Amino acid sequence: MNEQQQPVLTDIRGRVGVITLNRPQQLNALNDALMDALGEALLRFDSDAAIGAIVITGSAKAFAAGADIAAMADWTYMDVYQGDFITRNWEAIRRVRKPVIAAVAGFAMGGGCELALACDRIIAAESAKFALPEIKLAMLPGAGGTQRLPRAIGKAKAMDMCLSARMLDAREADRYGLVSRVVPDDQLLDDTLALASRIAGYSLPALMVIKEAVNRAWESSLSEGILYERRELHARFASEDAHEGMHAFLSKRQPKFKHR
Ligand code: CO8
Repeated sequence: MNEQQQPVLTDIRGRVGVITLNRPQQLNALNDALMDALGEALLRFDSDAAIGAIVITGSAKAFAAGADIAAMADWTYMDVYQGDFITRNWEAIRRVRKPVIAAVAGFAMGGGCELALACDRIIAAESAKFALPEIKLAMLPGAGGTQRLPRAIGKAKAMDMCLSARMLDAREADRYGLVSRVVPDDQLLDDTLALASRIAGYSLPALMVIKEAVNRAWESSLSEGILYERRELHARFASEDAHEGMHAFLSKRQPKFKHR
């Protein structure tokens, strides 16, 4: 398969694994081949000890314009139930333990917006546009959108987006807390890579524990979450890197993490 036919492209920059969605003619509409390849690339980078953080990006026009409507149009209930649509391959990203950053330019719609929401952080270019327009198809945001969006931006704004298909521009998305930073389009990849490289330079097990603990805040009561956090804090004292980090601070030198 030549590069043009590969649904995702991968590249390694230092300790950062970069995955580029690559169906530009279809605005990166997400079909089975693409989601299989994305899941495979994510899990490969996740198991590579030389990688500390992962970036997912698209093209200048679209991060991804949603699930591939042409592929889905004639599916039946049995097709999607027996094929375990979404759960089977879209959710590989939930198994990734390293930080995943979405670098979004242009359209992030439907499943594309949901994919960005499943990442740990979203960096948006000025051109980024976010929408869950499934209602226009008499569908619903079924790749986590109805669950992750209200947790990310609250019920009022989530209902607005899900019920009316309203599109947010990058500035609105920033104001609502959907994205963590807005940057000029021509700096999107460089700025995201700089951020990902900085993150990837920290102690990998500490990053993984923090990601797990923050995600737990979404899925447990406060007291359960605090208990989990406290146990993880105690466990940090078993980490070589934590001792190195604290001693390096006291010696006024840069830490040398072994990712242990
Ligand atoms: N699926 C398939 N093809 C697509 C998709 C898509 N989601 N989006 C764009 N394309 C294709 C177009 O058909 C077009 O192909 P062609 O050149 O062969 O005609 C090409 O990409 C370029 O698109 P446009 O000409 O439409 O480009 P515009 O700049 O005029 O418009 C838009 C860009 C606004 C993004 C427009 O393409 C659009 O509205 N796309 C559909 C967006 C959408 O509805 N997304 C949600 C899909 S449903 C979904 O994601 C649910 C996911 C999880 C749950 C599953 C249950 C449904």
